[in-house]
Amino acid sequence: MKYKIVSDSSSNIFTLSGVEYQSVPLKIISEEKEYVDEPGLDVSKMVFELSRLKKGAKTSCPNVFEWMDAFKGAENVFAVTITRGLSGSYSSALQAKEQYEKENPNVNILVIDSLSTGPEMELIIEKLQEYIALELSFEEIKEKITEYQRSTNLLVSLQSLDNLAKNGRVSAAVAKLAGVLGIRVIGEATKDGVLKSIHKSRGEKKALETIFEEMKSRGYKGGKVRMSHCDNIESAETLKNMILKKFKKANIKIRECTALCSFYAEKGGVIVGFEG
Ligand code: X90
Repeated sequence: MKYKIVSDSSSNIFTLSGVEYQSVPLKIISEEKEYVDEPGLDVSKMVFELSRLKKGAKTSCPNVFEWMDAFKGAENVFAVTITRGLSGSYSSALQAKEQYEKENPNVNILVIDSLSTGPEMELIIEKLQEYIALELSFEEIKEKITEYQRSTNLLVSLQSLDNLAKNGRVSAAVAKLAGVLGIRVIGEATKDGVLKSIHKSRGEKKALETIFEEMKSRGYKGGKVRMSHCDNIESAETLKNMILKKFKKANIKIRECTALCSFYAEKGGVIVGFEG
C-alpha cells in the first residue's frame, strides 16, 4: 500500500525525505502580479515589493482540481490543511477527496484540518511520517493523528497584523494593538482554529519570554518545537536557546516562512508550534 502526504503551502514545507510528499501552493495576488507559493519564489523580494504597494494584496487557497492533482500516485493519502477558520483550503481539499474517491474507489484520503498553520502543520506532518514508517494502517493512522493533534499548539509573535486585518482574518481593533514601534502582539491558535491575541509585549526579548511562559503554561515539558520566521532568524535562535537552557534535550527546528506565512506573519513574525 502506497502512502502519500500532501499539504498546502502554509506548512512552509516543499520537500520531505523518506516519504512521498507534495505541497499544494496558495497564491498571493497583488494588483501587479501573482506570487505562487512554490520553490524558486524569492520571498524577500515579494515582501519588499508588496510593502511598496498602496493597495493591499489578497491571497487564494488551492482549488479542488489542484488538490485532486496532488492526490495522484498513492492508495492512502493524508492531506493537511491550514485552519478552515481562516481559509477555504480545507473545504477545497474535502471536495477534492469526495470527487477523487468516487473516481478511484481503491483510494483512501484523510483530510486533516490542522486548526492552525505553519509549524503546527509541520508537527502533524512529521508525526504522519513516523506512523507511515511504522507501517501502521490507514485507519490506525487516522485514529492516532487525531489524538496527537490534541497535544499540539501554536503561538505567534507579530510586529504587524496589517495584512491579516486587511484580509478580514483578524479584527481591525486587534491589528491596531500592533503598529506601534516596538510592540509585538502575541497570539494563539484557538481550539476553533482562529487567531486570538493574548498579550501585547514591548520589545523583542520580552515577547520571546512571554511566548516561552505561555508554552510552559500550555504544558510544554521539553517535547518538539518547530518554528518558522519571516526574516527574523535572530529571534527564532534566541527563543531556541531560552528553551534549551531549561529543557536541554528539547528537539527544536527552525525554518523560514515561505510566501503565504511570510505575507501574513509579515517581516519579523515568528510562529511557534510545540507539543504541550
Ligand atoms: O485562503 C487563503 O487565502 C489563505 C488565508 C490565510 C490566512 C491566515 C494565515 C496566517 C499565517 C500568521 C499568523 C498565524 C495565526 C494562525 C492562527 C490559527 C500566519
